Amino acid sequence: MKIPPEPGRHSSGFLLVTLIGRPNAGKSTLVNAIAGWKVSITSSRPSTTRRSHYARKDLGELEIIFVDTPGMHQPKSELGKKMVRHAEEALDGADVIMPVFDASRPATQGDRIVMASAMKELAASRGRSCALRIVANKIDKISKVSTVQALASYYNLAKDTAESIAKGLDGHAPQDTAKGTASHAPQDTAKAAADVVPSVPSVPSVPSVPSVPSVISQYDIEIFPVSALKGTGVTELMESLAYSGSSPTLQPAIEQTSAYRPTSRSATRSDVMHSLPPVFQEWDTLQSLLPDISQEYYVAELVREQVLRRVADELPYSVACRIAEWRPPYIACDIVVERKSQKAIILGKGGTRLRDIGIGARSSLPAGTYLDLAVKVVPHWQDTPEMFEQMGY
Ligand SMILES: Nc1nc2c(ncn2[C@@H]2O[C@H](COP(=O)(O)OP(=O)(O)O)[C@@H](O)[C@H]2O)c(=O)[nH]1
Ligand SMILES: [Mg+2]
Repeated sequence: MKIPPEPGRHSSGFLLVTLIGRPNAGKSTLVNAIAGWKVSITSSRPSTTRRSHYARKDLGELEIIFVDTPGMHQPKSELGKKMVRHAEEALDGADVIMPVFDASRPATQGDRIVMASAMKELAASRGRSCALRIVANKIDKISKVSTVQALASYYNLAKDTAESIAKGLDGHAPQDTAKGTASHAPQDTAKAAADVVPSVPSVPSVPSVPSVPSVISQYDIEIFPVSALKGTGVTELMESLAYSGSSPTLQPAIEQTSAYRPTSRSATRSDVMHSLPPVFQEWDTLQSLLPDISQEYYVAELVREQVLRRVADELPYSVACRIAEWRPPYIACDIVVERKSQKAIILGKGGTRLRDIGIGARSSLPAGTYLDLAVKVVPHWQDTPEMFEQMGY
């Protein structure tokens, strides 16, 4: 299967925005909403995204590249370790780091680790302009009061983390946290965060104005309440991105494109949420949307999304998809599982589940696509790097 390459990094003229967060925070949903098409498959299962995906957004003079990363978690398999590495590596060279949090749940230790990773990168980037745009996501699920409390708690978390890093309490002087040193392997980060990041109260108090300017004031940090699912707050977030960074050429960029300066709120939402492409009419259209992702990998992801929608519990982690034969409109795709019992689950009674998976995936593909699905058992593929690298993870 053709493995998607990564696009060239950080050439002048574009802004690299890296989203990080815990599994299920809504990173992929947010990137899809901004891009206007399904860059990454999403599901209610954690760890759906297995490698970094890139989406370009053209705002006239400014091109923004969004990097959607796998969730930061304690890995249990070789694949899990690689996924966390993907997320950490994507921080390297980011112009804007965007930690995404699920504001509908109390902050967890995992959230603190995410914030610590972001703040360390910010501290290490002094000298070049790097901004932090914190997203409090899923606000459609909570009240206005809870939203304000969540914003305050993320502010406190950022401030406490920044202060710990400035004091070197995390065991590294800020300059030692330079990127590429792999200084924050997940376990190290977990330990550092556990040791130094003060806990966030479940009902946080609104931060008081400090008499001495906090260390956080030296950074370019903003917090946005967002519902990636409904599109709320996405426009404001985009505006802030267009104005972030020091280059004066960034300033007029947004004024030239009306797309993110709509006149009414309803226009706002529809602009941002405009049609995820339901059907690719032709393979050419697909390729033009996928400059950085191979068609093969993308189709395998569409199939995996359909599997995730139809299976429960442990199975999602054990499923991978790989293209076995690529002769569009004929495409053969293997759904790989780890055990025989899982194969039976995917097939369903009389093969009905597999058939539905095929119908679901084909609905996103050009008319006339012949999708030939098979279920293969490959024990321990998640702990076999040659296997999952072959699949593009
Ligand atoms: N209610 C609500 N659900 C959301 C929102 N954003 C994402 N989700 C859901 O949260 C789950 C995980 O989303 P996903 O984007 O895959 O998370 P990721 O692991 O961070 O990439 C999916 O079921 C999404 O539909 C949101 O703003 N509101
Ligand atoms: Mg994701």
